[in-house]
Amino acid sequence: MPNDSNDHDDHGDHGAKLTRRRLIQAGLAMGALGAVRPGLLVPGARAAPPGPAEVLTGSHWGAFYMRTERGHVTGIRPWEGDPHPSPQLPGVRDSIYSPTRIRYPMVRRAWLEHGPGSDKAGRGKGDFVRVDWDKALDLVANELTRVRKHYGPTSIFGGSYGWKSPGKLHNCQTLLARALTVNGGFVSRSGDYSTGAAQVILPYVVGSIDVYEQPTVWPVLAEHTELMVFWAANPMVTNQIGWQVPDHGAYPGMEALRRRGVQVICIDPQKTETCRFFGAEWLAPRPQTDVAMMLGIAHTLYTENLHDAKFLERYTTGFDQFVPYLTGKSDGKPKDAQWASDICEIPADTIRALARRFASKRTMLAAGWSIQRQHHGEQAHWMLVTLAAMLGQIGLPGGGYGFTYHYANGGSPTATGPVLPGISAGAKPPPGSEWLEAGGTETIPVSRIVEMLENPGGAYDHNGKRETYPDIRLAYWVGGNPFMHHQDRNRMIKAWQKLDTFIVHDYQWTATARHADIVLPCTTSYERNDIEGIGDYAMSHILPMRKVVDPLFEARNDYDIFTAICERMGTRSAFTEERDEMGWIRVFYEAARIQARGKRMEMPVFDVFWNSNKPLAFPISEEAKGYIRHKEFRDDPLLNALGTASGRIEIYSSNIAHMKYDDCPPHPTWMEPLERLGGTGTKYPLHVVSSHPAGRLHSQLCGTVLRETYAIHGREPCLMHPEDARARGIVDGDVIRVFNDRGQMLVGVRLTDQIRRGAIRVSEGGWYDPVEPGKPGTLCRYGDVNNLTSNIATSKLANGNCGHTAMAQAEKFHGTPPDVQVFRPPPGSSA
Ligand code: PGD
Ligand code: PGD
Repeated sequence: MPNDSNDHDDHGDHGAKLTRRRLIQAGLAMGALGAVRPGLLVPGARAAPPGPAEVLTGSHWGAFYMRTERGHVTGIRPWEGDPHPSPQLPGVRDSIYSPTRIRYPMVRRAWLEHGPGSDKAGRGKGDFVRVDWDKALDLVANELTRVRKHYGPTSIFGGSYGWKSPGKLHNCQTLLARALTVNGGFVSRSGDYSTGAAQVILPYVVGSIDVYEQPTVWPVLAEHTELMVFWAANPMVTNQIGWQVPDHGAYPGMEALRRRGVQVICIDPQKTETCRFFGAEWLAPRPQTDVAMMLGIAHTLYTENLHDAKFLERYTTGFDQFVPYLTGKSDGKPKDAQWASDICEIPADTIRALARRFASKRTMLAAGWSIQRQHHGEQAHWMLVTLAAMLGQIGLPGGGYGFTYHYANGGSPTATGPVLPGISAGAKPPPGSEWLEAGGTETIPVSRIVEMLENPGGAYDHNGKRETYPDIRLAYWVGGNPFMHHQDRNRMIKAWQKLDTFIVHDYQWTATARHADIVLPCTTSYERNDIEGIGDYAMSHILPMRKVVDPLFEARNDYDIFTAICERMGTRSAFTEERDEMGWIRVFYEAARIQARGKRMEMPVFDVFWNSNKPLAFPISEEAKGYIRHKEFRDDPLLNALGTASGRIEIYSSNIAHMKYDDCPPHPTWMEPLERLGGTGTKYPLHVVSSHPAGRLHSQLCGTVLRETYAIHGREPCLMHPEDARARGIVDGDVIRVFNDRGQMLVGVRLTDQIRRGAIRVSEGGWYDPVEPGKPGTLCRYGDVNNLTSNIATSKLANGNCGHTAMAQAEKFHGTPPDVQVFRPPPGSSA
């Protein structure tokens, strides 16, 4: 999810991340197209008219119509232009009326009665008091003022991370940043949880973050690719979701590949939905050993002279420094197929055969991101690029590598529409905040929040710099669920006690909201007006997101909440720029309209667009349908040099060498992770795969009817191989306890041979439901997998999270398991 200029997140406007050259080319193509088809664009050319009282809107799951009767949403149906609607749509509707909705502003009793910092260990116990909005807003404004006055702007953490809802105005994280900026600054964060390691190392390797950029598009794959390798990627599941409103263009892309009978290999500890869709070969290495497996393939390529020496010579640098490591000349350990097999448990013959097959066919290496959400995760994507460089197919149609085939429908050809702007965090800071104007907001790497709370003033290394952690007193969270997304829940709960005050806006009683001191109820996307693009990469339409129903209970828009807080702090006008909701939406649309004119397209006037109840479509050029990643570089590596130090693909990085990090050497390297399946000295026997859930988006929709489709005894499901179960006396449908030294949780077990032995799968996103809230180590009743994961950073280079580094043990739970309670609102919060 790349950054769009107005989005305070690294997940953003992928299609906007066109290189300058592509923009120029796109512009030229548009000129030609515009000459043929000038004139007014017609909203929703492909859409059938909606039925009575059906309002078109959209969110992370796609564009859809919501049917209303007497002010109530009674139905949801996908927009006709969606080629593969998400099966999660019923949960989207239910999320509006879920019993987990936060109804009223609530304040933790101890905080309200005794002030900030009172009974910090009481957080999470659910002892809240309902207050009216005026009181709640006064409390927030006064507390922000107090903390800033006594401890300064670097004592306020506003780097609130998470999958807030789409919409160019109600982008709550940017709104929070904006509100904190106009009031004098705050501490923010860099990076994200999705690609924390890869997005930092890849600029050294290929000159851009790459993980959010457009790969070679699906139509080119369908025509040219002979062998498609999904390495730790499950695009059939994860493309359901977009950072903006998804176009779902990857699904027809995959269908075309299947129709053509392209060979597909899935390298994954689970036989995924993608593997089954393609009827693909399934290879299941030990988790966290992919770098060793890739090295084994590279060794075979090199020793059998199957590597493309000419490509390496012309387009890369540092292969000669990598070879002594590969052959073992530098450390006495050849990274041959047998060496790799001993680590990853894929037979050596299979590894050698893979090398030969990759080299003999037009091969696309399509990697997902779990393998970089692991200890030393930087190495995975670096080694994968190295492997692709050795194959010499980067920049050729259908070959090379791609890092977004599984994400937000990367590979959907990009339309030639405008980039829709949105609200910015950058309103001018008031006098007195010179530090902000001079240096910008202080940041920490996003997943180092617990270290930050544990070590105020402590030094840490990050990407070549020595930095210092700020001393935080107040954290403000909107649009994210850290009590789900962060690793090592128990350590985190303790660290959180550092805070005097924790403020949260959400529309549902997540574990994060339950651990707050002040909880403010916000609206869902369907209770407000907004505007958004369809297709993170496709950028195919602009979607009017019209309000479907009035806000439920006392919910308010984040925009209105921040406006009221700024009003109290004397900064209302700086925050709003004197615009209301519709005023902003018009501004964004008009800016897009001006851009479109520059491309010789005429968008309709705003009112026509807004009242049409249809998305506005943009054309896709033939050139976009033929896009090949790195083609320009291949055609002319001097004129189109990469953004690396050498302008080439760096297999050895002098910049990284200069950092002298013991956990990130200057060429791709296999390093033992903290713990792993088959690792010597690893205490627990089962690797915990915490892949992304098929039935929800992280923790979103976990509180809805969808849960009934996957929960086992009301708990998060855990996939386990029958042999692992037999060894523990576990049978299908049992409630089991999964535990390690970091934490413990109950889950319901599903036995299947679609997961390799020694690995279990519990998806991320299950709601944290502690038996004894606030007590570190307590049992989680529902199955929040981050009770088990490690808080360790990937390396000093990127400081990414390691959600996929966790070993544990499992046992049958005897007796009556405690009832799951997290889907009931805290006592007193409903009346
Ligand atoms: P979500 O459940 O999407 O999880 O972590 P993230 O925090 O993004 O939380 C979003 C929250 O925002 C929800 O509570 C939702 O209700 C709220 N929200 C939505 N819209 C609005 C709005 O308009 N206003 C306000 N105020 N709130 C809103 C996801 C993170 O988890 C990510 S991105 C990844 S990639 C990581 N993945 C893993 C993993 O693979 N394995 C493990 N073990 N852990 C992970 N954690 C990370
Ligand atoms: P994961 O599910 O974590 O997805 O994209 P990402 O690619 O990170 O992992 C993909 C596959 O890797 C899984 O099938 C898993 O079994 C496998 N895997 C895990 N560990 C290993 C390993 O060590 N080696 C190998 N070879 N394979 C491994 C996630 C992306 O999805 C992101 S970041 C976000 S924020 C979105 N989240 C969701 C979501 O929560 N729900 C849905 N339905 N869709 C999403 N799309 C996005």
